[in-house]
Amino acid sequence: MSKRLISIVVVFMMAASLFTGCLSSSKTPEPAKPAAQAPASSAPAPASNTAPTAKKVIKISNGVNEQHPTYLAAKKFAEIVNQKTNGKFDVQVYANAQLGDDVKATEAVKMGTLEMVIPSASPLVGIDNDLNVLDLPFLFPNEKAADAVLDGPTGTKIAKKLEDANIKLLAYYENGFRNITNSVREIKSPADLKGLKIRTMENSIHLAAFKAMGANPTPMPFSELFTAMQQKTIDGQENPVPTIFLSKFNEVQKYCTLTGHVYGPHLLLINKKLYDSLTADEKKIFDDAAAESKKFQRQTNRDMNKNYVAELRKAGMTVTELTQEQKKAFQDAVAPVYTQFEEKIGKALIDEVKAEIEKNK
Ligand code: TK8
Repeated sequence: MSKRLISIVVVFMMAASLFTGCLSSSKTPEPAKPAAQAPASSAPAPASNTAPTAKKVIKISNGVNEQHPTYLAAKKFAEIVNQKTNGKFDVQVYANAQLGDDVKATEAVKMGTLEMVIPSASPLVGIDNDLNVLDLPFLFPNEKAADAVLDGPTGTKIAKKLEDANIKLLAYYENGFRNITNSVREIKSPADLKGLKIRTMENSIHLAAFKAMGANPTPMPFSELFTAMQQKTIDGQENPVPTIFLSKFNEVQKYCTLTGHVYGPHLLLINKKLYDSLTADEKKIFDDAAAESKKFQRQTNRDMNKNYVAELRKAGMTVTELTQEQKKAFQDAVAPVYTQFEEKIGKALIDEVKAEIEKNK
C-alpha cells in the first residue's frame, strides 16, 4: 500500500470512530439488530465426532462507512448466510474501501481474488456498457420507477452483461438520488456552477453532464474525496443525502442543493464462478439473503434520505431545495447529453427503460 493510501485509510478510520461516538447522542435511527439476536437456528449443531471442516471465507468489500445502509445491509446478508449455512461460510464485511475502491475491488471479484463487492454502477461501465443507461441525468422521476426498472426484466438484462466478466449480481441495493455540495456558494442554477471544480465518479456521462451544467468536473475514487475537499483541491462533489451526512461531508462543504440529478444503485456482486459452485440449497440461501437485505437496505436508505436533510441543516449546512422551474433549468442544461450518448448506450435500451418508467412512475 502506498503511504498516501495508508494515510487516507487512517483518516477514514479515525473519522469513522469519531463519528460512532457522535451517533450515539444523535437521533440517528438505530441500526437493525444483527440476525444473531433473531431466534436461534433450529438446525442441529454438527456432530462432534466429525472433523471440523475449514470455513469458506467470503469477503464483501464496500466503499462507504459502517453507518451506511449498504454496509448495514451487507452485515445482514452476512449474518443470514453464516447462520443458515450452519457455519460452512464465514461472510465478512469490510467498509471504507479497505479492500479497494469500487473499480479495483470489482476487478478483484472478476479475477476471483475477492469474493464479493458492493460498488456503484457508474464506475463499472467499462465492464458492462448497459449500466450507462442508468447514468442519464434526470432519467428516474422517483424511487418507485427505479425499483420497477431494476427489479424487472430490464434490470436483469442490464446485469446479465456482468456475467460475461465472471460477475453475478445478487441484488440492486440503493445509493439514491445524487445532490450537489460545495464549499464556495449556494447553487440555484447551472450558472452558479460555473468554474466550480466538482468531483464526479469515474463515468463519462457524469463528466459530460457536469460540463454541460458549466462545472469543471474531475473524476476520482470515493475514498480520496473527503481529503480532496478538506484540502480544497476540489470545490464540491455530488452524492445522496445519506452518504453526505454519514461521511460528514458537511464538515468540509457549506452548501448542498437537492438536484437529484442521477439515481444510482449499489450493486451486490459475487464472483460468478464461486456462485456457480454453490449447491442449489446454498444458492437459494444466498439469493434469499440478498433479497431480504435489499428490502432492509432500501427502507433504511429512504428513511435516512428523508431524515438527514434536517440533520445536515442542524449541522450548519445550507440545504437548498429547487422549485420545479429551477430544476428544469438543470434538466435543460443536460439535455444534449442524451443525444451525445445515445449511440453508445443504444436507443433501444434507452427507450425500453423510458417505457418501463412511464408504466411505473
Ligand atoms: C462508495 C461509492 C459511493 C459513490 C461515489 O464506494 O463514489 O460517489 O456514491 O457510494 O460507490
